[in-house]
Amino acid sequence: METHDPALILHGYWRSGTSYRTRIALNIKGLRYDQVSHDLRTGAQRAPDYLALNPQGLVPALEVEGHVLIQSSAIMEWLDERYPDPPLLPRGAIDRAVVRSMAMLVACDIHPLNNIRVLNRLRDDLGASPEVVKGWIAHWIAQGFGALERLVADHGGRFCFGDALTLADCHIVPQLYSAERFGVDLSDFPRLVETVERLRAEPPVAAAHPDRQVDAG
Ligand SMILES: N[C@@H](CCC(=O)N[C@@H](CS)C(=O)NCC(=O)O)C(=O)O
Repeated sequence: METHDPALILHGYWRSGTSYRTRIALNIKGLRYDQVSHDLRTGAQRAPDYLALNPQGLVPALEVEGHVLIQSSAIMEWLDERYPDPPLLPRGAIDRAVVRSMAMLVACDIHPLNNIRVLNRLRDDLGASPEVVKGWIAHWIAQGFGALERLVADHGGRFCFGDALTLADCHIVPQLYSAERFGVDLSDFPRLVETVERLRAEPPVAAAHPDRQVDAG
């Protein structure tokens, strides 16, 4: 694997799905990076120092070349433009759109509905019980995974799209990890589960696993 040595600092958190996505992409590119952990359990993402970097108060953020990039999908697109080899997107325009649609299905239509701030609002401001919150999480994951199951069946090979690692894999692996953490029933999504199992054995994906990060615990 090719290695570069730019000064990259990833602000994230071991169990954050969006940080996990970004770590997978950085690892696929063979990039070395430093990590700064912001403990989401204590609200460290809203500390003034971090808000100065990312006004959204969310992880990840990537410091690079005197800039701060936010939004994991934008960070990964930047990585792909700046370090094109190996690519995170296939060559053809239609194929690229398919991969992006799989990634966006996770990034836009599953993950945001189950983010900590959304779940806290349901619990704390709207009085939802733990069971209702659990059902909410499972609902949005199952709805998105139902569509992904078909997309992966139609377009997948060894991985979610064909036989090379793509932006779709970067998004889907962490979302499945999160589904497992929340105890979501995955029996309706065998192709997705099997594909993620295969992906987990790939070194760049394996090295990005939350349990393998220094701040895990
Ligand atoms: N769309 C953003 C979402 C970032 C995001 O929601 N990050 C979560 C962790 S996975 C977070 O910082 N949550 C803290 C909170 O909700 O307060 C991205 O992809 O970067």
